[in-house]
Amino acid sequence: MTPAATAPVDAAADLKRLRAPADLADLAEKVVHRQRLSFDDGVRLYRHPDLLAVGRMADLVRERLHGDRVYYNINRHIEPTNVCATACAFCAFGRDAQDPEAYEMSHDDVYERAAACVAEGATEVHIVAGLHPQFDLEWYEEMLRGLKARFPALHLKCFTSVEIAYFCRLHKLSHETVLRRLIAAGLDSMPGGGAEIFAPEVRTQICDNKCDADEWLQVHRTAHGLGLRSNCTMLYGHIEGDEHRVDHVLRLRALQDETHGFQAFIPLAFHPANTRLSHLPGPSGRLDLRVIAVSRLLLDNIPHLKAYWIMLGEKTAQVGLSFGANDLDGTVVEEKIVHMAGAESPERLAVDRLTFLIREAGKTPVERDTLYNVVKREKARA
Ligand code: V47
Repeated sequence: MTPAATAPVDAAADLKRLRAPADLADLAEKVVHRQRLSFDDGVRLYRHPDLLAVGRMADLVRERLHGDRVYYNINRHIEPTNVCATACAFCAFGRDAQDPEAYEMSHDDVYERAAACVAEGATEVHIVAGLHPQFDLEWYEEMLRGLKARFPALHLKCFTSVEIAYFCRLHKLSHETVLRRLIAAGLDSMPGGGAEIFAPEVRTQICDNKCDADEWLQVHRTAHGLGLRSNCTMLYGHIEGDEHRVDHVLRLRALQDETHGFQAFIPLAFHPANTRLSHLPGPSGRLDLRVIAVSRLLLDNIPHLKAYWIMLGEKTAQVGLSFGANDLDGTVVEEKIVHMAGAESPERLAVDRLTFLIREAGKTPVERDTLYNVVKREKARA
């Protein structure tokens, strides 16, 4: 947490600013006095009709932590294959190996994309993929070594917990062995995907074939123990309810109390098109903002919260900066996972556009690297 998190409390001024309705007064007191919110508090915040009052509380917490700074980075996503064994109900990206739309990149394809993003000033590549038996631990070790040899300064943020758990099963190795090998090959940190919703009654319906909540969390626990930083996510707006979302973030909070290894939480807005859940409407704008705000309030120990414009769209992501979010993620460049599921956002945003959205929201844009160090450049590049 930043020093702002421990700044003296001016409770009277903060309470005045929150203008909480009478039936949220007890929660406003807790927020102002930095007391931890409970499961029941979280459910109440989801159900309270005054979304703006909930948003004001989250915005106070955001401001305490980050002032008017909003982070972004110059990054690129690379998804080496869409062949995937899991067939999750919410996913439009994964394909059977025989599917005409299945694709497999070579190491050179990955290097070519990485070279293009380095030329554009990227500090990070974010690499995740389907679970493909030929894209095994050795394939990825070679990919990481090849990337590090060519682009030593590029941060390699790769593999969800689900992929790590898959390599473990494929090779009959422990989480620790797989992670140590990947770190030795060049892995710098892990993204937060694959968390979906932890509660088994939801998880078994939307992604029965992938690792369960305990294993997802255990992989991050092990990674943090080995010195890796990681992110965490939650996929919302499908069949889950308020209690499932609260339970999910409280499990993340409990792990963070132990390890302090999570840097950012990213709520992922479900896109239903071309999935087995295409009959669902997907989240509303109000739910998008509510999830950002309630997550900010409950996750008192995870410093950053991303409004991921790829899934929210530019406009909701920008408004999210007044509901508790302090990071817009990055330029991204090529995104297949939600664009296959009907996302209408562009696949890339230029730095100028990201900084415009942040400034126009009344905040100061700050370019960061993956570990939230400030990046200083002569002149920002698009
Ligand atoms: O793991 C899949 C989700 C995730 C859909 O760590 C879907 O910095 C919505 O994890 N609708 C990948 N979501 C994205 C991700 C991520 C993105 C940006 C930053 C970081 C980070 C992580 O997207 C998947 C899954 O949870 N997803 N299908 C869909 N139809």
